[in-house]
Amino acid sequence: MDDSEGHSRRRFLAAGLAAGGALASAPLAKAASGDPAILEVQPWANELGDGVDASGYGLPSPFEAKVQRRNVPWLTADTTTSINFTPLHALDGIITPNGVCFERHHSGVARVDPADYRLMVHGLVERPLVFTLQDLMRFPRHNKIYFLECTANSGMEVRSAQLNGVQYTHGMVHNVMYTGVLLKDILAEAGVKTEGKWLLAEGADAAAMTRSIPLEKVLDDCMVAFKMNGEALRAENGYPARLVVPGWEGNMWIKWLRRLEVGDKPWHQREETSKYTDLMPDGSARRFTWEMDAKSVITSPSPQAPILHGKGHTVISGLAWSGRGTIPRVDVTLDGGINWHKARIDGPSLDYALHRFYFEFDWDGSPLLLQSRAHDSTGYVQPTKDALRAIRGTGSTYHNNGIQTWAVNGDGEVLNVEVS
Ligand SMILES: Nc1nc2c(c(=O)[nH]1)N[C@H]1C(S)=C(S)[C@@H](COP(=O)(O)O)O[C@H]1N2
Ligand SMILES: [Mo]
Repeated sequence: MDDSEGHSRRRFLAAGLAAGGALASAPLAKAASGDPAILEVQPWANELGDGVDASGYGLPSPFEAKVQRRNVPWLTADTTTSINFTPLHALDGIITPNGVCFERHHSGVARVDPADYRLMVHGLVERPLVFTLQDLMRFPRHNKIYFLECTANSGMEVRSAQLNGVQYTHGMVHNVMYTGVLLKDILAEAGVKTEGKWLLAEGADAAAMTRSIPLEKVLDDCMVAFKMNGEALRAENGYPARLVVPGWEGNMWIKWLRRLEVGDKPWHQREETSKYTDLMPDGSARRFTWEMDAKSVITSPSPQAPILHGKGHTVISGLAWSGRGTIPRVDVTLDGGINWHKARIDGPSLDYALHRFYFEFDWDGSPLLLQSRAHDSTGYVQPTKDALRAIRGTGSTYHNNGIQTWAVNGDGEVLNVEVS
């Protein structure tokens, strides 16, 4: 149901909540009386402030020190081959700051000296070539904002609601502006032979992360990136150069990229056979499930970001994305999917990038079941977790893009739950 339909709108209002874009009639702030925080001179106004940043590289305000990448101890026993998650509950807009982009490493962070960095291009090419970083930077540069989502994002939630925080349920995604060069231009330099149909990309880390990518995608929009959000890639994100495979599984975005081989068929490496294939209920496995399906989640309120202001005007904020294009529409429900309302998308709407949505409403303090549902530019609509399970079972934890539910109680506390 949609709130453009009078019927569901009436039912919704009958439940005692006024939804929609208009501001609530109650004022958003207190009258200015008796509050020492405004009436008295505060310490920071009484003395000279700190000098300029002595470290030479700035950090967030100390009051934001809790906004950190965090891991799930029972998921990753050691921190070397670990995952740590983006604190989505504390962020807004669409860009993920470099210092809190989630990390996923199969053999830890490789420390590659840019002076010794090399990228080899070989296989079915006219001229096998080796590029230094300086060589790569002489190709025309492009700036593109893309999300990167790990295929296993929300994987722990496939069987049931598990983790109390959007950071842990959905934090294997980040969205940055990459500066880099097109693989199309690099391969043109080497000259792809007509039999060339696939590209193998390999990392320089001890895992030598390796994936086969169809040449059609490679020549369409894949990049070798050396900057994220304007500065050099962080070591943990593939410094000095990584592959960018817009909209496709995070594991294909090879970090510390060292080798590109052109071939006429896929290589069937470990990371595309025993890993990153999707086990179906009949025992068969889907492979090459490259595109990330449309997905959305409410980032605030969420278990780590409860409603602190009590009832009245309340802002819901969330993210939506699709590996097949843009997100023209997001719906939000406050009652577990009985009534749906159109959210407001704010900020850029770019292919294969995070979109930010908001829904403002007047909360009467009664319990809520919050969900969001993304529609992508192909017309695909984000499914429920039950709908996914009906088709896929629970044997595979990859590609869980099911609708997330947050239960808000009368105190504004939020829990990860499921409704069926
Ligand atoms: N060389 C190399 N590339 C890699 C990996 C790796 O372990 N080694 N992990 C992959 C996986 S599974 C994901 S989800 C992304 C994570 O990228 P990030 O650490 O920049 O978030 O990198 C991919 N590229
Ligand atoms: Mo991943």
